[in-house]
Amino acid sequence: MTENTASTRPPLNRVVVLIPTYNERENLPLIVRRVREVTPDLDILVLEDNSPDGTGEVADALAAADPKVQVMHRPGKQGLGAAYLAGFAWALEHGYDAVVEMDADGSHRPEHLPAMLEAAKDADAVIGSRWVAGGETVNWPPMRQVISRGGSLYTRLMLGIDVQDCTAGYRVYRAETLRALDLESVESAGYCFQVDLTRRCIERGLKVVEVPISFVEREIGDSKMSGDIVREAMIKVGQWGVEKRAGQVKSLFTRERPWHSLR
Ligand SMILES: Nc1nc2c(ncn2[C@@H]2O[C@H](COP(=O)(O)OP(=O)(O)OP(=O)(O)O)[C@@H](O)[C@H]2O)c(=O)[nH]1
Ligand SMILES: [Mg+2]
Repeated sequence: MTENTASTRPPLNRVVVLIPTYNERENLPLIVRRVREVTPDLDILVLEDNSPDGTGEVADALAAADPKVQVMHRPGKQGLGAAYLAGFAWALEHGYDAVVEMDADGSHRPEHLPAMLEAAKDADAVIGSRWVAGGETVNWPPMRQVISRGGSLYTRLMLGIDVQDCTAGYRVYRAETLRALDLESVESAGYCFQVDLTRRCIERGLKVVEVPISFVEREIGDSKMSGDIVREAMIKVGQWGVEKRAGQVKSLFTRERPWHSLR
């Protein structure tokens, strides 16, 4: 019997790559050029948080030279999550079929975009994953690997979700996925923004597909990773885990679910 595997999801005709920036003056032109080369049909929106190093002016110059590049200037550093939420709202208002989340520092190689967009034809969300077969990190210090792998394991155990790279920031979301995620209630700022959206997808029964990527350590500029970001993620994921387990236990006693459904 031949299974009908044709996707029922709408085609991805209009896609915008969202690139958040804070002090990425040197990196931004490099990443914009690579995205334009690899995927000339995609638009780019730079989410710029008034970087003191002048990234805003660099972004304006790129936008002036290329109609497919635009810039959203925001008043100051409000975290990656807030920047992406503003970008999602903009993309939905402007009728895009999907958004791509991509760091400006070169860690998310544009060369993986075609495979991720291909996977998105039959998925609600796609994660560029370091921790599935074929995925890897290049030049990443052992400590970052420990934090990332440990964070993903902690998240999988706490939330019971079957995604290997929950904190990954290289993603594709369909517009209808964003609309389904109740984004008004997202408060997370740092890594846990990515975890939060992952768990929201899974809770809603959406199809999340991981595509292996080669994640390259930034060569230029400074990391914005901080102890606060890691702490925020650990505390929030812990809270979500406790809430989820409490809800599961409650549903057992109210006979909403059978015992064997616990995961
Ligand atoms: N708009 C905006 N962008 C941010 C903010 N914080 C970080 N970014 C951008 O988000 C992306 C990811 O930040 P990174 O500093 O690379 O974080 P990371 O990838 O965890 O850390 P490293 O790669 O080790 O430096 C980069 O493009 C940053 O410029 C912010 O508050 N606002
Ligand atoms: Mg980075």
